[in-house]
Amino acid sequence: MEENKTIAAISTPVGVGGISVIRVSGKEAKNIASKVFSAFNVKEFNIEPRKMYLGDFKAEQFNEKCMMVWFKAPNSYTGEDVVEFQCHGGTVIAKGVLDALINAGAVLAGPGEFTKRAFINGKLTLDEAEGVMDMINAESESEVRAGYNLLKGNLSKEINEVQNTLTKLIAKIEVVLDYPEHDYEEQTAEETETSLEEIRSKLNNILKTSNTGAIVKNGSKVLILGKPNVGKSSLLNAILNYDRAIVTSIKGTTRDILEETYTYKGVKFILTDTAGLRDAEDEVEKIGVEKAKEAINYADVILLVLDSTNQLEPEDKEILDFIDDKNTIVVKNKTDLGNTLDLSNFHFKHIVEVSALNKRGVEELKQTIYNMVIDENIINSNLMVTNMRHVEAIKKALNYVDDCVNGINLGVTLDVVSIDLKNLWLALGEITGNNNNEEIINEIFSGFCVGK
Ligand SMILES: Nc1nc2c(ncn2[C@@H]2O[C@H](COP(=O)(O)OP(=O)(O)OP(=O)(O)O)[C@@H](O)[C@H]2O)c(=O)[nH]1
Ligand SMILES: [Mg+2]
Repeated sequence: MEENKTIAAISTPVGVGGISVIRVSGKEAKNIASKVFSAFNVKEFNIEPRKMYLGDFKAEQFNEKCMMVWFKAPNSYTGEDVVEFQCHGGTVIAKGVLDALINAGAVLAGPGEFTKRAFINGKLTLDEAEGVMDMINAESESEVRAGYNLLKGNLSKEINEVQNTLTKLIAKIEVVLDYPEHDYEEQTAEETETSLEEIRSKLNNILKTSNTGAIVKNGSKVLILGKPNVGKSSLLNAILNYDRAIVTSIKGTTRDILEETYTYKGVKFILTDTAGLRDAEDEVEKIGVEKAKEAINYADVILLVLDSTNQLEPEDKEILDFIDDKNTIVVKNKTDLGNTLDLSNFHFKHIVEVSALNKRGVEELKQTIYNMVIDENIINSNLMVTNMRHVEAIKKALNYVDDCVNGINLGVTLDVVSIDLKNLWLALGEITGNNNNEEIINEIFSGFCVGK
Protein backbone atom coordinates (compact mmCIF):
# COMPACT_ATOMS: atom_id res chain seq x y z
CA MET A 1 0.00 0.00 0.00
CA GLU A 2 1.13 3.52 -0.90
CA GLU A 3 0.41 4.68 2.67
CA ASN A 4 3.16 2.41 4.01
CA LYS A 5 5.86 4.07 1.95
CA THR A 6 8.06 6.78 3.34
CA ILE A 7 7.56 9.96 1.33
CA ALA A 8 9.75 12.98 0.72
CA ALA A 9 9.32 16.37 -0.93
CA ILE A 10 10.67 19.90 -1.03
CA SER A 11 8.18 21.82 1.13
CA THR A 12 9.34 25.36 0.34
CA PRO A 13 8.90 27.08 -3.06
CA VAL A 14 11.52 26.07 -5.57
CA GLY A 15 13.88 28.96 -6.18
CA VAL A 16 16.69 30.94 -4.62
CA GLY A 17 16.17 31.83 -0.95
CA GLY A 18 17.71 31.75 2.50
CA ILE A 19 16.71 28.19 3.28
CA SER A 20 14.79 25.29 1.76
CA VAL A 21 12.90 22.72 3.81
CA ILE A 22 12.83 19.10 2.68
CA ARG A 23 10.38 16.92 4.51
CA VAL A 24 10.34 13.13 4.96
CA SER A 25 7.45 11.20 6.52
CA GLY A 26 6.90 7.53 7.22
CA LYS A 27 8.21 4.56 9.18
CA GLU A 28 11.64 4.72 7.51
CA ALA A 29 12.11 8.48 7.86
CA LYS A 30 14.73 8.29 10.58
CA ASN A 31 16.50 5.33 9.02
CA ILE A 32 16.66 7.05 5.63
CA ALA A 33 17.96 10.23 7.25
CA SER A 34 20.70 8.27 8.99
CA LYS A 35 22.01 7.07 5.63
CA VAL A 36 22.57 10.59 4.27
CA PHE A 37 23.03 12.83 7.29
CA SER A 38 25.56 12.79 10.09
CA ALA A 39 24.99 15.20 12.96
CA PHE A 40 28.12 16.87 14.33
CA ASN A 41 29.22 15.43 17.69
CA VAL A 42 26.54 12.74 17.65
CA LYS A 43 27.54 9.09 17.50
CA GLU A 44 25.61 6.51 15.46
CA PHE A 45 22.70 8.80 14.74
CA ASN A 46 21.73 8.76 18.39
CA ILE A 47 19.31 11.68 18.08
CA GLU A 48 16.43 12.92 20.19
CA PRO A 49 13.07 14.07 18.83
CA ARG A 50 12.25 17.77 18.42
CA LYS A 51 15.86 18.86 18.60
CA MET A 52 17.69 20.68 15.84
CA TYR A 53 20.97 19.11 14.76
CA LEU A 54 23.63 20.72 12.65
CA GLY A 55 25.46 18.27 10.45
CA ASP A 56 26.69 17.11 7.07
CA PHE A 57 24.31 15.99 4.37
CA LYS A 58 25.82 13.72 1.75
CA ALA A 59 24.16 14.22 -1.64
CA GLU A 60 25.27 12.41 -4.81
CA GLN A 61 27.33 15.25 -6.24
CA PHE A 62 27.99 17.47 -3.21
CA ASN A 63 28.00 17.78 0.55
CA GLU A 64 25.79 20.29 2.35
CA LYS A 65 26.04 21.65 5.88
CA CYS A 66 22.49 21.88 7.16
CA MET A 67 20.03 21.44 10.02
CA MET A 68 17.87 18.42 10.74
CA VAL A 69 14.99 17.78 13.12
CA TRP A 70 13.14 14.55 13.88
CA PHE A 71 9.51 14.41 15.04
CA LYS A 72 8.73 11.04 16.54
CA ALA A 73 5.35 9.47 15.71
CA PRO A 74 2.66 10.30 16.64
CA ASN A 75 3.82 13.79 17.62
CA SER A 76 4.28 15.19 14.14
CA TYR A 77 2.22 16.94 11.46
CA THR A 78 1.43 13.67 9.70
CA GLY A 79 1.23 11.54 12.82
CA GLU A 80 4.12 9.45 11.41
CA ASP A 81 7.84 9.73 11.99
CA VAL A 82 8.88 12.94 10.25
CA VAL A 83 12.35 14.26 9.51
CA GLU A 84 12.87 17.76 8.16
CA PHE A 85 16.03 19.16 6.69
CA GLN A 86 16.66 22.89 6.56
CA CYS A 87 19.30 23.31 3.92
CA HIS A 88 20.63 26.37 2.15
CA GLY A 89 18.09 27.79 -0.27
CA GLY A 90 18.70 27.20 -3.95
CA THR A 91 17.23 24.90 -6.53
CA VAL A 92 20.25 22.67 -7.00
CA ILE A 93 20.82 22.07 -3.28
CA ALA A 94 17.18 21.29 -2.48
CA LYS A 95 16.87 19.02 -5.50
CA GLY A 96 20.14 17.23 -4.65
CA VAL A 97 19.02 16.65 -1.06
CA LEU A 98 15.67 15.31 -2.25
CA ASP A 99 17.34 13.00 -4.81
CA ALA A 100 19.64 11.62 -2.10
CA LEU A 101 16.64 10.88 0.13
CA ILE A 102 14.89 9.11 -2.76
CA ASN A 103 18.02 7.05 -3.43
CA ALA A 104 18.12 6.17 0.26
CA GLY A 105 14.62 4.69 0.06
CA ALA A 106 12.00 7.45 0.16
CA VAL A 107 9.44 7.91 -2.62
CA LEU A 108 8.38 11.25 -4.00
CA ALA A 109 5.29 12.62 -2.21
CA GLY A 110 2.20 13.41 -4.28
CA PRO A 111 0.32 16.72 -3.99
CA GLY A 112 -1.08 17.15 -0.47
CA GLU A 113 0.20 13.76 0.64
CA PHE A 114 1.61 14.94 3.97
CA THR A 115 -1.71 16.51 4.90
CA LYS A 116 -3.62 13.49 3.60
CA ARG A 117 -1.60 11.31 5.96
CA ALA A 118 -2.34 13.74 8.79
CA PHE A 119 -6.03 13.22 8.00
CA ILE A 120 -5.74 9.43 7.74
CA ASN A 121 -3.89 9.32 11.05
CA GLY A 122 -6.57 11.40 12.76
CA LYS A 123 -4.42 14.51 13.18
CA LEU A 124 -6.80 16.68 11.19
CA THR A 125 -10.40 16.38 10.01
CA LEU A 126 -11.10 16.96 6.33
CA ASP A 127 -12.31 20.54 6.84
CA GLU A 128 -9.33 21.31 9.06
CA ALA A 129 -7.06 20.07 6.25
CA GLU A 130 -8.94 22.35 3.85
CA GLY A 131 -8.24 25.16 6.31
CA VAL A 132 -4.52 24.49 5.83
CA MET A 133 -4.94 24.74 2.06
CA ASP A 134 -7.05 27.92 2.36
CA MET A 135 -4.36 29.56 4.48
CA ILE A 136 -1.61 28.64 2.02
CA ASN A 137 -3.58 29.83 -1.01
CA ALA A 138 -5.06 32.92 0.66
CA GLU A 139 -4.96 36.17 -1.29
CA SER A 140 -6.25 38.34 1.55
CA GLU A 141 -5.97 38.54 5.33
CA SER A 142 -9.64 37.65 5.82
CA GLU A 143 -9.03 34.42 3.88
CA VAL A 144 -6.10 33.57 6.15
CA ARG A 145 -8.29 34.17 9.21
CA ALA A 146 -11.09 31.98 7.82
CA GLY A 147 -8.58 29.23 7.00
CA TYR A 148 -7.11 29.44 10.48
CA ASN A 149 -10.56 29.10 12.07
CA LEU A 150 -11.16 25.99 9.97
CA LEU A 151 -7.75 24.57 10.85
CA LYS A 152 -8.45 25.22 14.53
CA GLY A 153 -11.51 22.98 14.23
CA ASN A 154 -14.23 25.60 14.78
CA LEU A 155 -16.43 24.06 12.08
CA SER A 156 -15.60 20.42 12.76
CA LYS A 157 -16.43 20.96 16.45
CA GLU A 158 -19.95 22.15 15.58
CA ILE A 159 -20.46 19.37 13.06
CA ASN A 160 -19.20 16.71 15.48
CA GLU A 161 -21.63 17.96 18.10
CA VAL A 162 -24.57 17.60 15.72
CA GLN A 163 -23.35 14.16 14.66
CA ASN A 164 -23.11 13.11 18.32
CA THR A 165 -26.68 14.23 18.98
CA LEU A 166 -27.78 12.22 15.95
CA THR A 167 -25.82 9.15 17.02
CA LYS A 168 -27.57 9.21 20.39
CA LEU A 169 -30.97 9.67 18.74
CA ILE A 170 -30.41 6.81 16.32
CA ALA A 171 -29.06 4.55 19.07
CA LYS A 172 -32.04 5.27 21.28
CA ILE A 173 -34.48 4.46 18.49
CA GLU A 174 -32.66 1.31 17.46
CA VAL A 175 -32.01 -0.13 20.88
CA VAL A 176 -35.75 -0.44 21.45
CA LEU A 177 -36.11 -2.20 18.11
CA ASP A 178 -33.14 -4.50 18.61
CA TYR A 179 -33.87 -5.43 22.22
CA PRO A 180 -37.66 -5.32 22.64
CA GLU A 181 -37.40 -7.66 25.63
CA HIS A 182 -35.49 -5.00 27.62
CA ASP A 183 -37.39 -2.21 29.21
CA TYR A 184 -35.62 0.76 27.59
CA GLU A 185 -37.26 4.14 27.76
CA GLU A 186 -38.73 4.76 24.33
CA GLN A 187 -37.69 7.76 22.24
CA THR A 188 -40.80 9.77 21.39
CA ALA A 189 -41.61 11.43 18.09
CA GLU A 190 -41.90 14.82 19.85
CA GLU A 191 -38.44 14.52 21.39
CA THR A 192 -36.99 13.58 18.02
CA GLU A 193 -38.66 16.55 16.36
CA THR A 194 -37.39 18.94 19.04
CA SER A 195 -33.83 17.69 18.51
CA LEU A 196 -34.22 18.02 14.76
CA GLU A 197 -35.43 21.62 15.06
CA GLU A 198 -32.38 22.44 17.18
CA ILE A 199 -30.17 20.87 14.54
CA ARG A 200 -31.97 22.81 11.81
CA SER A 201 -31.44 26.11 13.54
CA LYS A 202 -27.78 25.35 14.21
CA LEU A 203 -27.16 24.40 10.55
CA ASN A 204 -29.09 27.43 9.29
CA ASN A 205 -26.94 29.69 11.44
CA ILE A 206 -23.81 28.18 9.94
CA LEU A 207 -25.24 28.45 6.42
CA LYS A 208 -26.03 32.15 6.94
CA THR A 209 -22.32 32.88 7.08
CA SER A 210 -21.73 31.55 3.57
CA ASN A 211 -22.59 34.75 1.65
CA THR A 212 -19.90 36.74 3.40
CA GLY A 213 -17.77 33.58 3.30
CA ALA A 214 -18.01 33.34 -0.50
CA ILE A 215 -16.95 36.99 -0.83
CA VAL A 216 -13.96 36.35 1.43
CA LYS A 217 -12.98 33.28 -0.58
CA ASN A 218 -13.55 34.54 -4.13
CA GLY A 219 -13.31 38.29 -3.74
CA SER A 220 -16.13 40.71 -4.44
CA LYS A 221 -16.80 41.76 -8.05
CA VAL A 222 -17.21 45.50 -8.36
CA LEU A 223 -18.27 46.83 -11.77
CA ILE A 224 -17.83 50.44 -12.86
CA LEU A 225 -20.55 51.55 -15.28
CA GLY A 226 -21.58 54.84 -16.82
CA LYS A 227 -21.86 56.75 -20.05
CA PRO A 228 -18.62 57.85 -21.79
CA ASN A 229 -16.38 60.47 -20.20
CA VAL A 230 -17.93 60.54 -16.72
CA GLY A 231 -14.61 59.45 -15.20
CA LYS A 232 -14.92 55.66 -14.85
CA SER A 233 -11.29 54.96 -15.65
CA SER A 234 -10.21 57.86 -13.45
CA LEU A 235 -12.24 56.31 -10.62
CA LEU A 236 -10.58 52.93 -11.16
CA ASN A 237 -7.17 54.59 -10.96
CA ALA A 238 -8.17 56.52 -7.83
CA ILE A 239 -9.40 53.37 -6.07
CA LEU A 240 -6.30 51.38 -7.04
CA ASN A 241 -4.12 54.37 -6.20
CA TYR A 242 -2.08 54.09 -9.38
CA ASP A 243 -2.60 54.91 -13.04
CA ARG A 244 -3.74 51.58 -14.43
CA ALA A 245 -6.25 52.74 -17.06
CA ILE A 246 -5.82 55.27 -19.85
CA VAL A 247 -7.70 58.50 -19.16
CA THR A 248 -8.42 61.12 -21.82
CA SER A 249 -11.09 63.72 -22.47
CA ILE A 250 -12.13 61.80 -25.61
CA LYS A 251 -15.41 59.91 -25.29
CA GLY A 252 -14.95 56.21 -25.89
CA THR A 253 -11.39 55.98 -24.55
CA THR A 254 -11.97 52.64 -22.81
CA ARG A 255 -13.14 49.97 -25.19
CA ASP A 256 -12.39 46.71 -23.46
CA ILE A 257 -13.05 45.33 -20.01
CA LEU A 258 -10.20 46.03 -17.60
CA GLU A 259 -9.91 44.08 -14.37
CA GLU A 260 -7.70 44.71 -11.33
CA THR A 261 -7.82 43.67 -7.69
CA TYR A 262 -7.42 45.67 -4.51
CA THR A 263 -7.70 44.76 -0.85
CA TYR A 264 -9.75 46.75 1.63
CA LYS A 265 -9.86 45.84 5.33
CA GLY A 266 -8.43 42.43 4.49
CA VAL A 267 -11.01 41.60 1.82
CA LYS A 268 -10.22 41.15 -1.86
CA PHE A 269 -12.18 43.20 -4.40
CA ILE A 270 -12.08 42.65 -8.16
CA LEU A 271 -12.63 45.99 -9.81
CA THR A 272 -13.73 46.19 -13.45
CA ASP A 273 -13.62 49.26 -15.67
CA THR A 274 -15.80 49.18 -18.78
CA ALA A 275 -16.42 51.00 -22.02
CA GLY A 276 -18.80 53.94 -21.60
CA LEU A 277 -22.33 52.80 -22.36
CA ARG A 278 -23.75 54.43 -25.49
CA ASP A 279 -24.99 53.48 -28.94
CA ALA A 280 -21.52 53.14 -30.34
CA GLU A 281 -20.84 53.37 -34.07
CA ASP A 282 -17.37 51.96 -33.87
CA GLU A 283 -17.20 48.15 -34.18
CA VAL A 284 -14.63 47.71 -31.37
CA GLU A 285 -16.45 50.01 -28.99
CA LYS A 286 -19.74 48.23 -29.75
CA ILE A 287 -18.26 44.93 -28.56
CA GLY A 288 -16.90 46.67 -25.47
CA VAL A 289 -20.38 48.00 -24.64
CA GLU A 290 -21.85 44.50 -25.02
CA LYS A 291 -19.18 43.09 -22.72
CA ALA A 292 -19.94 45.76 -20.11
CA LYS A 293 -23.65 44.88 -20.18
CA GLU A 294 -22.87 41.19 -19.82
CA ALA A 295 -20.63 41.84 -16.81
CA ILE A 296 -23.65 43.22 -14.92
CA ASN A 297 -24.86 39.63 -14.45
CA TYR A 298 -21.75 38.70 -12.47
CA ALA A 299 -21.26 41.85 -10.41
CA ASP A 300 -21.73 41.92 -6.64
CA VAL A 301 -21.66 45.70 -6.62
CA ILE A 302 -22.26 48.20 -9.44
CA LEU A 303 -20.75 51.65 -9.30
CA LEU A 304 -22.91 53.85 -11.51
CA VAL A 305 -20.75 56.84 -12.28
CA LEU A 306 -22.55 60.12 -13.05
CA ASP A 307 -21.22 63.56 -13.88
CA SER A 308 -22.14 65.81 -10.95
CA THR A 309 -21.90 68.95 -13.08
CA ASN A 310 -24.84 68.08 -15.36
CA GLN A 311 -28.36 66.72 -15.07
CA LEU A 312 -29.08 63.12 -16.08
CA GLU A 313 -29.09 62.55 -19.81
CA PRO A 314 -30.96 59.89 -21.81
CA GLU A 315 -27.79 57.77 -21.87
CA ASP A 316 -27.66 57.75 -18.05
CA LYS A 317 -31.35 56.92 -17.80
CA GLU A 318 -30.99 54.01 -20.21
CA ILE A 319 -28.39 52.47 -17.89
CA LEU A 320 -30.78 52.80 -14.96
CA ASP A 321 -33.21 50.53 -16.81
CA PHE A 322 -30.98 47.51 -16.69
CA ILE A 323 -29.33 47.75 -13.30
CA ASP A 324 -30.73 46.84 -9.93
CA ASP A 325 -30.94 49.46 -7.21
CA LYS A 326 -30.20 46.81 -4.57
CA ASN A 327 -26.53 46.46 -5.33
CA THR A 328 -25.86 49.82 -6.98
CA ILE A 329 -23.87 52.69 -5.56
CA VAL A 330 -24.37 55.96 -7.41
CA VAL A 331 -21.05 57.75 -7.67
CA LYS A 332 -21.36 61.47 -8.34
CA ASN A 333 -17.99 62.27 -9.86
CA LYS A 334 -16.22 65.53 -10.73
CA THR A 335 -17.53 67.27 -7.60
CA ASP A 336 -14.42 69.45 -7.73
CA LEU A 337 -16.09 71.19 -10.70
CA GLY A 338 -19.48 71.63 -9.03
CA ASN A 339 -22.46 69.69 -7.79
CA THR A 340 -25.57 70.60 -9.72
CA LEU A 341 -26.81 67.10 -10.47
CA ASP A 342 -30.16 66.68 -8.72
CA LEU A 343 -31.08 63.06 -7.92
CA SER A 344 -33.88 63.76 -5.43
CA ASN A 345 -36.50 62.19 -7.71
CA PHE A 346 -34.67 58.90 -8.03
CA HIS A 347 -34.55 57.58 -4.44
CA PHE A 348 -31.18 55.91 -4.76
CA LYS A 349 -30.20 54.07 -1.56
CA HIS A 350 -26.48 54.67 -1.83
CA ILE A 351 -24.97 57.86 -3.18
CA VAL A 352 -21.32 58.79 -2.72
CA GLU A 353 -19.84 62.06 -3.91
CA VAL A 354 -16.28 61.88 -5.19
CA SER A 355 -13.67 63.62 -7.22
CA ALA A 356 -11.63 60.94 -8.97
CA LEU A 357 -9.24 63.67 -10.02
CA ASN A 358 -8.47 64.81 -6.45
CA LYS A 359 -9.15 61.39 -4.89
CA ARG A 360 -11.76 63.01 -2.67
CA GLY A 361 -14.48 60.67 -1.31
CA VAL A 362 -12.64 57.55 -2.50
CA GLU A 363 -12.12 56.17 1.01
CA GLU A 364 -15.81 56.62 1.79
CA LEU A 365 -16.67 54.87 -1.47
CA LYS A 366 -14.45 51.89 -0.60
CA GLN A 367 -16.14 51.66 2.80
CA THR A 368 -19.60 51.80 1.22
CA ILE A 369 -18.66 48.98 -1.19
CA TYR A 370 -17.32 46.94 1.74
CA ASN A 371 -20.48 47.47 3.80
CA MET A 372 -22.61 46.31 0.91
CA VAL A 373 -21.06 42.85 0.68
CA ILE A 374 -19.57 42.17 4.10
CA ASP A 375 -21.40 41.42 7.30
CA GLU A 376 -19.04 42.66 10.02
CA ASN A 377 -20.43 40.30 12.65
CA ILE A 378 -19.83 37.30 10.42
CA ILE A 379 -16.38 38.27 9.17
CA ASN A 380 -15.24 38.89 12.76
CA SER A 381 -16.78 35.72 14.16
CA ASN A 382 -14.75 32.56 14.56
CA LEU A 383 -16.90 30.51 12.23
CA MET A 384 -17.58 31.39 8.63
CA VAL A 385 -18.20 28.93 5.82
CA THR A 386 -16.10 29.85 2.81
CA ASN A 387 -16.01 26.51 1.06
CA MET A 388 -18.71 25.52 -1.47
CA ARG A 389 -18.23 21.86 -0.58
CA HIS A 390 -19.22 22.61 3.01
CA VAL A 391 -22.17 24.73 1.86
CA GLU A 392 -23.46 21.88 -0.33
CA ALA A 393 -23.08 19.35 2.48
CA ILE A 394 -24.98 21.58 4.93
CA LYS A 395 -27.78 22.12 2.38
CA LYS A 396 -27.96 18.38 1.81
CA ALA A 397 -28.12 17.83 5.57
CA LEU A 398 -30.91 20.42 5.90
CA ASN A 399 -32.91 18.56 3.24
CA TYR A 400 -32.63 15.40 5.34
CA VAL A 401 -33.78 17.38 8.38
CA ASP A 402 -36.87 18.34 6.32
CA ASP A 403 -37.43 14.71 5.30
CA CYS A 404 -37.20 13.54 8.92
CA VAL A 405 -39.54 16.22 10.27
CA ASN A 406 -42.05 15.70 7.42
CA GLY A 407 -41.94 11.96 8.08
CA ILE A 408 -42.66 12.47 11.77
CA ASN A 409 -45.52 14.84 11.00
CA LEU A 410 -47.03 12.29 8.63
CA GLY A 411 -46.94 9.71 11.39
CA VAL A 412 -44.11 7.62 9.94
CA THR A 413 -42.64 5.35 12.63
CA LEU A 414 -39.28 6.30 14.10
CA ASP A 415 -37.56 3.18 12.83
CA VAL A 416 -38.26 4.42 9.29
CA VAL A 417 -37.34 8.04 10.13
CA SER A 418 -34.08 6.64 11.44
CA ILE A 419 -32.99 5.86 7.85
CA ASP A 420 -33.01 9.59 7.06
CA LEU A 421 -31.37 10.38 10.38
CA LYS A 422 -28.49 8.21 9.22
CA ASN A 423 -28.44 9.99 5.85
CA LEU A 424 -28.32 13.27 7.72
CA TRP A 425 -25.40 11.98 9.79
CA LEU A 426 -23.57 10.94 6.60
CA ALA A 427 -24.18 14.27 4.85
CA LEU A 428 -22.58 16.08 7.79
CA GLY A 429 -19.74 13.60 7.81
CA GLU A 430 -18.83 14.74 4.29
CA ILE A 431 -17.60 17.98 5.85
CA THR A 432 -15.23 16.47 8.38
CA GLY A 433 -14.46 13.24 6.52
CA ASN A 434 -16.18 11.25 9.22
CA ASN A 435 -18.03 9.15 6.65
CA ASN A 436 -15.27 7.31 4.83
CA ASN A 437 -15.96 8.61 1.36
CA GLU A 438 -12.69 7.93 -0.41
CA GLU A 439 -13.65 9.75 -3.59
CA ILE A 440 -14.19 13.07 -1.82
CA ILE A 441 -11.00 12.62 0.16
CA ASN A 442 -8.87 12.00 -2.95
CA GLU A 443 -10.45 14.94 -4.76
CA ILE A 444 -9.62 17.31 -1.91
CA PHE A 445 -6.01 16.35 -1.43
CA SER A 446 -5.23 16.38 -5.14
CA GLY A 447 -5.73 20.17 -4.99
CA PHE A 448 -2.86 20.64 -2.53
CA CYS A 449 0.71 21.50 -3.41
CA VAL A 450 3.52 18.98 -3.22
CA GLY A 451 5.36 19.10 0.09
CA LYS A 452 2.26 19.93 2.18
N1 LIG B 1 -12.31 67.81 -12.95
C1 LIG B 1 -12.39 66.49 -12.98
N2 LIG B 1 -12.16 65.84 -14.11
C2 LIG B 1 -12.28 64.49 -14.12
C3 LIG B 1 -12.61 63.75 -12.94
N3 LIG B 1 -12.65 62.45 -13.26
C4 LIG B 1 -12.34 62.36 -14.56
N4 LIG B 1 -12.12 63.57 -15.09
C5 LIG B 1 -11.78 63.90 -16.47
O1 LIG B 1 -12.80 63.45 -17.31
C6 LIG B 1 -12.27 62.97 -18.56
C7 LIG B 1 -12.73 61.53 -18.83
O2 LIG B 1 -12.15 60.68 -17.82
P1 LIG B 1 -12.09 59.13 -17.99
O3 LIG B 1 -11.69 58.58 -16.68
O4 LIG B 1 -11.28 58.73 -19.17
O5 LIG B 1 -13.62 58.82 -18.28
P2 LIG B 1 -14.31 57.44 -18.67
O6 LIG B 1 -15.65 57.43 -18.05
O7 LIG B 1 -13.41 56.32 -18.38
O8 LIG B 1 -14.49 57.62 -20.24
P3 LIG B 1 -14.65 56.48 -21.38
O9 LIG B 1 -13.57 55.48 -21.17
O10 LIG B 1 -14.49 57.25 -22.62
O11 LIG B 1 -16.01 55.92 -21.23
C8 LIG B 1 -10.76 63.11 -18.45
O12 LIG B 1 -10.36 64.30 -19.05
C9 LIG B 1 -10.54 63.19 -16.95
O13 LIG B 1 -9.38 63.87 -16.58
C10 LIG B 1 -12.84 64.51 -11.74
O14 LIG B 1 -13.14 63.98 -10.67
N5 LIG B 1 -12.73 65.85 -11.82
MG1 LIG C 1 -12.57 54.88 -19.54
